[in-house]
Order: sequence, then C-alpha cells, then structure tokens
Amino acid sequence: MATDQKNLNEYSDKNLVDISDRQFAIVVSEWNEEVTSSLFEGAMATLLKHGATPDNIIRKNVPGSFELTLGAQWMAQKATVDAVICIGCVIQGETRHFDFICDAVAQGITNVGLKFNKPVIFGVLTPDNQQQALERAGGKHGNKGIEAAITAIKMLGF
Ligand code: DLZ
Repeated sequence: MATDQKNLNEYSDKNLVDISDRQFAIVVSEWNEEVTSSLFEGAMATLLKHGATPDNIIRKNVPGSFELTLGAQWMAQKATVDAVICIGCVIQGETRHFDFICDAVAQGITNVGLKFNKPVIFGVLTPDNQQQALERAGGKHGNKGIEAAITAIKMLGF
C-alpha cells in the first residue's frame, strides 16, 4: 500500500473544512534534521493539497525539540495564525535527557494550545533509534507530518 494511502486510511481526509483562508505555522526542530525535514515536507504538502495557500504557511525553525514550546507560543500568539504544527524528533539515548525533553515538550505544547485556544499539534517522533524515526518520516510506517497536518485541519473543523 502506498505511504500516502496508508496515512489517509489511518487519518481519514474525508469532509475536511475549507482551509483556503486559514493561516498555519509550522515550527520545525533542527535536531535530527534528516527526519524533521521529511516530516515538514509531509505536513506542507498535505496543507497545500487540502487548499492552503503557500503565503498562508509560515515555517519557523528552532534549535531542538525542547524549544518547540516557545516557538509554538510565539506563533500561536499571532492573531492571524489559526493553527500551529510542531515538528520534532527526540531519539532515545542512554540518559534521562530523552524523558525530560519529551515530557517538557508534550506538556508545553498542550499548555500553548489551551492558553491561546488554538490547535497546537504534537508532530514529534519519540523513537528508539534513527531507523525507527526514518520509517515514520516517509518510510514503511508513513509520514507522521501528514498526520499532523490532517489533525490540524480536523481541529479547525471542530
Ligand atoms: C540535547 C538534545 C539531545 C541529547 N537530543 C535531542 C534529540 O534527540 N532531539 C531533539 O530535538 N533535541 C535534542 N536535544 C536538544 C534539546 O531539544 C534542546 O535544544 C537543548 O537541550 C537546549 O535547550
């Protein structure tokens, strides 16, 4: 089954709202750039495919996933931005760094969404190794960036 089709089966793109006038911010972590750039491409292509215009999609990079929360807040506080998609990849290491980053980002992104009353999407992979990450960034397990974008659109139609 094609990657794209697999994702659409898991995250149906039926009956999505019109997003031709909606503005999106995609905040991308530079750590594990090979993975996050593929996730970004998946998210970007999905927003365009569903009617967003390139002018209405803002990309901002942050150094690492830990910084996604503040990047998301800076984007969410803009009145024109309707939804924020956070893209990152935290790979399990031998220290507790992984747990601290994952916990902080998950909680931080949740808080930003609640604070600004807007969808702030958790497009962050938390794999055991880089191979698992690549499998979810355009590999055999699809592209989680696509799912993140579909999730944002669905939340706008809530
Ligand atoms: C320091 C660090 C480590 C060890 N691993 C990752 C990772 O796998 N993925 C990621 O996005 N960022 C990592 N970082 C960087 C932190 O997210 C953060 O940028 C630094 O701790 C500085 O705040």
